[in-house]
Parts: sequence; structure tokens; C-alpha cells
Amino acid sequence: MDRIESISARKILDSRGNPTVEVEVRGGKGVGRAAAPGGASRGKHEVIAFPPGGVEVSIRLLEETVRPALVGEELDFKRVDTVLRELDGTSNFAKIGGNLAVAISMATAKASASSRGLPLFRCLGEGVVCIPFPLGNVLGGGAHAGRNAPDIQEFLIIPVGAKKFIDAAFANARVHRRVREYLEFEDERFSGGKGDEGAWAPNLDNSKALEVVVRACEEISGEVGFQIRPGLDVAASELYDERRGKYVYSREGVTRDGGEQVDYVVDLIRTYKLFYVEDPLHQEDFKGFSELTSKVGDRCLVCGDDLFVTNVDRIRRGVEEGAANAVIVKPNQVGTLSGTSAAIGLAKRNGWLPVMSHRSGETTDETISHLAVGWGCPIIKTGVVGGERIAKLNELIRIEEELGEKAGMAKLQNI
Ligand code: 2PG
Ligand code: MG
Repeated sequence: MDRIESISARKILDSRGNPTVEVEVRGGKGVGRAAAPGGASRGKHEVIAFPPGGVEVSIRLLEETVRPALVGEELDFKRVDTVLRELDGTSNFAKIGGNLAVAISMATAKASASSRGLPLFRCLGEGVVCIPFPLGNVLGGGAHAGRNAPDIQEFLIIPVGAKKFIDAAFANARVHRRVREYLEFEDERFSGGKGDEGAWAPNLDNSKALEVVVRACEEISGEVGFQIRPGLDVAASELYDERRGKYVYSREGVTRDGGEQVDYVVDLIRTYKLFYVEDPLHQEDFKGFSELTSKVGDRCLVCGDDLFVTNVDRIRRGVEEGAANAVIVKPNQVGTLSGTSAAIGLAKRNGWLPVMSHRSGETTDETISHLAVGWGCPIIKTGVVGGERIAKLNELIRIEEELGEKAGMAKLQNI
């Protein structure tokens, strides 16, 4: 077994210009580099990204306590994750920061793969690999865009009928372009502005925005010859006013209580034939999620992000209560690859669909593409355009090419 010979960290920029951390691990004949992303609509139950004082404090702790403990250890992310959890000593990486932890964990896995001369996805132990469908946002608002954009955070698309990843990725890009054309038609003052993930941020309300996206999906589906379906990330925790117990749609000047929110989302799913809805209710509302899933779970993926935060205890509760049928998986919500893999395993054993996901603040790190393939996530949510988004998409194009004849798209639930 190779051993860790060196480990270092540096402060780098994320796509919003915020500081984040990049780690390099060396061992055996390998070297691995990985960077942590940053969220804007962060779940309350995620691990802490950085301790007070920020990325510099995490890096100082790496030098003072983490590096001495890890150099000489096995070059194995599972072992490294155990040491990190012991060193940190809190349940939420409050001391060293979950972003430092996840960057170390990912860099270790990449160094080990590099030492074996293999791509990371081949070292994750699942045997049969398949390529995930790209889920990406073409229009957006909420916490990822400026004033006057829709209240709903992400208007998503997924090319469910694609037979190859490369066709899927380019189909999404075509929808993104067509949406712009429609937006220019709808609003002659549309400036071409985009939100944090490269999705258009127009001055439109939710239903108008959905109409535009649905129409673009239908047209491009006809042109490319396979189906592209719409979806949403409502990011409802961002809309929820705890004090009033209501969802506040400020752009539309509407408030909805929990029951009205369920009815509203059910109506959107039925009217627009949505394939996927993420965070339709706020991050504590397991009951509302269960009610919605019982109503529409046979026709739509109901996916929890802020509700589950890649945390096995919360996913287990969700399974017991029938709160969803899909779960977002973000490695930096939990801080380790072991935690990430446990969340995916639990979801799959219970027939739920794991969706590997980027964050709104990203780097060009492409690790999640390998995790999605290697751990068998049928969907990857990683945007459509923009350097930090295409870093993941283009890596999947390379992986598909490398797999050659053996590459096949994942199986999606029958929705
Ligand atoms: C989300 C993500 C990514 P953030 O809500 O799913 O799209 O956003 O990283 O801001 O949590
Ligand atoms: Mg989300």
C-alpha cells in the first residue's frame, strides 16, 4: 500500500471570486489535486465550510496539525477520512472546515488512482460503470441571480432520451441558446445577463420562465430527435420565512403556506410535465415532502438537497417517511468521500436516485464527474455552460470516449 508523502494546500478563487481551498497530495508514484466548491443557498445542516477566520485558518490547521497526522498514513481516502474526523473532533467539521476535509479526501483518492495509473472512476469499486445524464439550469433566479429575476432558483433541463453523453451535453447547450432567443423576443430590454451558474437571469415571473424553458425543450427535442424534459430547483428554504411560516415569492408579491406550496408545486409538475423537482419545500419539512411525493412520486423525481445535505441520518429519516425518491449528493455538504459514498449507497439500496451535484460557486475541479460514473449516479447536476461547468461535462465526454463500446447511459427511473 502506498503512503502519503506530502500534502499541501493553497487559497484559490472560486467562480464567484470567493476564496476556497485547493489541496495537493503525493504518494507512491501519484499526485492528486482537488478543490472544494462553495454554495450560496447552503443548507442549515451542512458541515461548516470554513472555521471562523476562513480559508487561511483551515490552511494553518493543515500545516500545524493535519499534515503531521497524515504524512506516512496509507494513501487511501477511507483511512484519511477517519483521521480527519478524529482530528477535527466535531460532528460538522467546525474546527478544520468541511471544505479543507473534502479537498484532502478527494486529492487523496486522485493521488491513489494516479499512483495506480488509472482514472479515478475506475478505482471507486463499483465494477459496472455507466454515464450519468447531465441536468443543467438554463434560466434562474433566487439566491443565484440579481433583482427582478424569477423567485425560483433554477429552471433545469435533462435530455432523458439521449443515447450518448456527448449528444446530451450539446443538446442542453442548444436549449440554453434557444432560451436566450426566446427571452430576447419576450423582453426587448433583456440584456443577456446570467446568474452564478451561467443560466439566463431575465425579468420574468416563474410561469412565464417555465413556458419559455418548456417551449425550448420541445423544439430542441424535435431537432435533435430525442426527448429533453424540464425540471426545477425551487430552493424553497430560501423563500421560506420561518417567523411567518410562509413561502414568500417577493417578485410575484405572493405568499403560500405549506399546504398551498404543495398544491402549487403539484400544479407546476402536472401543467409542465416536470421530470424533476428539487427542494420544493423548506429544509425541515419532511412531512410536506412526504405529502408531495405521495401525490406525484410516480411521475416526477422529487429530490431533496437542503433537506438531506448528503447526510445518512437525514436520508434514512427521509426513506422511513417516504419524503422523496431522489437525493442530491454534494461532497462538500458532508466533508468526506466516505460520507458521500455512504449517502449514495443508502439512497440506492432504497430505490432512490442519487444526483451528483456541483455547487453554485465552483472551480474547474472535475472530481464529481468521476464520482458520478464510479459510484453509479444516474444524473449529474452541473450546469450547461461556463468554464467551471464545462470542466465537469468535458471530463464526462473524455470518460465516455475512454470507455468506448462499453460506455452506456445510466438507467433512469421510469417517469
Ligand atoms: C443548489 C446549488 C447548486 P448552492 O441549490 O442545488 O445548483 O446551489 O451551491 O448555492 O447550494
Ligand atoms: Mg438545490
